Amino acid sequence: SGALRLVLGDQLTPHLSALRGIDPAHDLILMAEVQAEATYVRHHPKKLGFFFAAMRHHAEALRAAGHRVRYFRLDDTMPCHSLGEAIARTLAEGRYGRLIVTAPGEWRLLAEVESWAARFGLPVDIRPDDHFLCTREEFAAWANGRKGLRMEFFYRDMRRRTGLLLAADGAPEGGSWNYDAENRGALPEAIPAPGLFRVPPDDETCAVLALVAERFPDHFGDLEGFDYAVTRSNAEAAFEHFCRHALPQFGTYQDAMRQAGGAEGDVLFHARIALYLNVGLLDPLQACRRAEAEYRAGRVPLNAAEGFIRQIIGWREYVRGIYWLKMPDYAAVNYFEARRPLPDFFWSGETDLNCLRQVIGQTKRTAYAHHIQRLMVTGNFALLIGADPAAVAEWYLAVYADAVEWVELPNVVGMALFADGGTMASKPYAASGTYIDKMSNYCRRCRFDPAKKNGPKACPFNYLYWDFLMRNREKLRGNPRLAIPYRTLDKLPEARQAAIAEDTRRFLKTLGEAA
Ligand code: DLZ
Ligand code: SF4
Repeated sequence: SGALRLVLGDQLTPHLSALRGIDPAHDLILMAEVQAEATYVRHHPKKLGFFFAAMRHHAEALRAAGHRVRYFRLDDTMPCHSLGEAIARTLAEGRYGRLIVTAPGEWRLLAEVESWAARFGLPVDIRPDDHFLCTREEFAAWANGRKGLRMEFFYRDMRRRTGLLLAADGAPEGGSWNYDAENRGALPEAIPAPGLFRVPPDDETCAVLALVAERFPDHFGDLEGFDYAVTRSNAEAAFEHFCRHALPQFGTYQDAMRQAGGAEGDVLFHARIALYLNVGLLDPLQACRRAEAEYRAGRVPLNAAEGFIRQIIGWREYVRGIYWLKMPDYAAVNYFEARRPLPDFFWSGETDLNCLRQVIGQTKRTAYAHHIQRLMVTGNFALLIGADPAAVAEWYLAVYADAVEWVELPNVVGMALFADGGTMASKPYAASGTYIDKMSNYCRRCRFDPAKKNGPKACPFNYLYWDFLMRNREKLRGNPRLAIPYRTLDKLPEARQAAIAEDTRRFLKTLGEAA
């Protein structure tokens, strides 16, 4: 008898390890839209639409390539509640000698897959996830015996391993490994961002969107204006558009934020391809080689190509390595013992803090925000108010179309909240309104003033920042990277410190709590 081969919603590559050696005459590929995966967090409707539409198109592509595919849809008369149920029902429909799976990207789901051999009484072959350049074992070997797990050193190894942006003598192209300092330009109003690449939904995608609207009406987020690619060729076209029109300026403006009419400010010079990479519609190494080729051809500057490549073979691989190294404990870290519930405006965008209103509003509209919006606006705010890391992580996992737990959790609890006490970051990414004012035009349209330090007109980030440092003095004072702010804090007159504490208390009282 043949093998049953499971393909999960984020495993949409033709060369998936679970499909290697497939016998199209006897093996069956199983894919399933299931209630349990659609609701373990209340995913944004655009995220659900993206996953299901991409899954359906991938199933069609597999059939067109000559494979037999059993596909459960959520709008079948008898939909499946869970992946386990989909397997049980498929096993009842035919005889299979074994089940073959590519290791899922989430700890929760891997634990479930590991229980299937006993549950179904057949051998389960769990193959390594080769969507990544660095295996779990390789990352563990890299981490072993190191005091700090800084991304920079991992990234240099990955550059050497892939050969990306190396000069002939093996030195880094241009003489430096990292041009981060050239990635922080403020974006002048006069420089327009290129138009967004939009894919109008086809009939199958429209059917999925109608299903999502009907079944998940109470999930946070808008379904209107769905424009994500759901096929490999359209994802490639979206990436091509980025390479031509945005990559040249991506390096300089990758940290900038802009409020603009319409959707112009939503993406700026970003690629918005994380969702395609994370479900397998784009290949990470190919994307990096393409960016390098643009640089070699003289069409994009080094700070752009290097910045892009660092995000993918550096950060992306690194956070995934941290996730598997630290799970399951990583889901519960809480270094500052932060317990505040998430303010309810995270689910509505209704707040007077314009930066938060813009980023949450955009997230609601598009299921996307770029890294600085996530890290320095919503993440920074959650850090400063002492929001519960688990609640913050759940929010990010739900609202972003690219959010699978392996990438979302380390970015939230490690990077944004410093809840791991410094495994990933060497200091908390805490910042006052001055940073947001420098990197965006949000403050110009805000009722608060980023230049005011205290009182009702003052930007709340300003006093929240100092209160955060005062509150967590015991845990942070010894951090050499915070020596300067603590020296400044120590010199603040007592009356000013009291005003900071008082403004913070008053502000925190105004925060409604999410249900
Ligand atoms: C995120 C997601 C969603 C919304 N729905 C499904 C689904 O119906 N079927 C499926 O196989 N996978 C889905 N996924 C992805 C998984 O929940 C999970 O995040 C990844 O497979 C982990 O690598
Ligand atoms: Fe945000 Fe403060 Fe600027 Fe308003 S003034 S947009 S609250 S940083």
